[in-house]
Amino acid sequence: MKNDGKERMPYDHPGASFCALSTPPGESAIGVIRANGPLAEALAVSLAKVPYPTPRHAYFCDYVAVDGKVLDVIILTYFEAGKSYTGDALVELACHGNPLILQKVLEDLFKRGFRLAEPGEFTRTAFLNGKMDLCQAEAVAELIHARSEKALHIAERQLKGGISAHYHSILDALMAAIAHLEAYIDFPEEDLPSEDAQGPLRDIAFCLSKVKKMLATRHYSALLHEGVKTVIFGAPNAGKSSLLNAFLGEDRALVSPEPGTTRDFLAERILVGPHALRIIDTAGLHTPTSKIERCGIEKTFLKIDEADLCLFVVDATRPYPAFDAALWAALAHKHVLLVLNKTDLMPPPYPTAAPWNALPCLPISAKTGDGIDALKRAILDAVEAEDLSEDEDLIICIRHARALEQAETALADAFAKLKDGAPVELAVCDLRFALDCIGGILGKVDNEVILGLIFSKFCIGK
Ligand SMILES: Nc1nc2c(ncn2[C@@H]2O[C@H](COP(=O)(O)OP(=O)(O)OP(=O)(O)O)[C@@H](O)[C@H]2O)c(=O)[nH]1
Ligand SMILES: [Mg+2]
Repeated sequence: MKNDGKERMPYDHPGASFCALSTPPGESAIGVIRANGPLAEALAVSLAKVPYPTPRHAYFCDYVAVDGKVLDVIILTYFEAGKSYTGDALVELACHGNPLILQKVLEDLFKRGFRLAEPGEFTRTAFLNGKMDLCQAEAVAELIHARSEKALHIAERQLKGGISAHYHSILDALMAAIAHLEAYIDFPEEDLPSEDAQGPLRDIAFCLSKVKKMLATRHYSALLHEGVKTVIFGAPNAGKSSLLNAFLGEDRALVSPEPGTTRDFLAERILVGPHALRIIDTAGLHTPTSKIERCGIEKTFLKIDEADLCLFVVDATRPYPAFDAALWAALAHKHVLLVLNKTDLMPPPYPTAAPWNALPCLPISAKTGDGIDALKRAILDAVEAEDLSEDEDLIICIRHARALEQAETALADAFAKLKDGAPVELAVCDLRFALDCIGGILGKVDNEVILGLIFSKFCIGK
């Protein structure tokens, strides 16, 4: 599935007329069916009863099926080829949101020659028609599945071409470097303009630094998509499960005065400001007396190891628990907030920092809810401190990361070869590989542009 970079004529894939319900199944006020492809215009003509449907005009009309039956009263909007979401001619039918009506309309569309769209086919068609690059197509899916304001915001920026612009700037610099070097390979005797011999090295260094910056956001992308992994841990009975329940505003986890209530971890999603958090309640840490307790505690350590943020819950009415070295080792490189719970049972003042290593200390009562908002603000600060990206458009997903890693190696190799005076052809080979990697992210590599650069920039056509 590669965009060749050229605008396709919308009708050069006859027969590809497809339709689908674009709103969720089930009863609703309105159900929108989209019908795309060569048959779309004839559909609009037949339903709107006009010889030439006006694009982007709302037609209030009956949906008259091919057998003459009126299936619904609808609003029809026609988008001409080239100016629709997909780039093909497209009709949007806003029907009444009754699943029966929608099913009948779809069946009628099948009789008219449309087939059911495959998953993602509207967006895939938009990509193939050059309406968007692969990054933007991915952003459409991100936008639909985003589970936090932050993820939504970043998907919107990606859809508007934010990240694509960064990739294009890398591609431009890479193509300039290749063009420069290939000109010397192909025309060694030519009297080339006095180009800066350091130019390709500078271009490659620019690409390398940008690729490194983008790769550094890998972790942040996982936070966005899976939620910030936030582990609640502490001694038995400290109120860890009560804290999870306080975050959720419901009695999700079992709470009891008996220590050792939670044996296995429990994970739930919450939103804190614009961020999604995956909150994990764990079994209390203590010296295990049974095999099952040992398993629970081992899982707690595993969760701490995977955590982006740790909430260390301490019972304010009891002496600070003494944990062994293994716990402190596990926490060494973790972002930890100390949560002093059950403050409803003791009067202020409360300590502001933990006695061991000045961890910020947040007094709360999971029972009354006091301090939970301040704790959420502290979590928000901690999450924002994790924000590695100076530019939100630099945030990449796993697919991009894989391609960028390969590009990074190839760029570094090319840089080293040029510096060491190795044959220029070898460096160009690496750069072309990097170009393919980055071009693959966008879904296109345009060799014409490189040729164009060689012959225009260096005026070699004489
Ligand atoms: N007064 C008061 N009691 C609390 C508070 N938080 C929890 N408790 C009580 O403390 C006891 C233990 O609470 P849990 O939430 O089950 O504690 P836990 O840390 O999950 O315990 P384990 O799962 O056994 O490790 C229960 O009786 C709770 O009602 C609080 O803020 N104030
Ligand atoms: Mg518990």
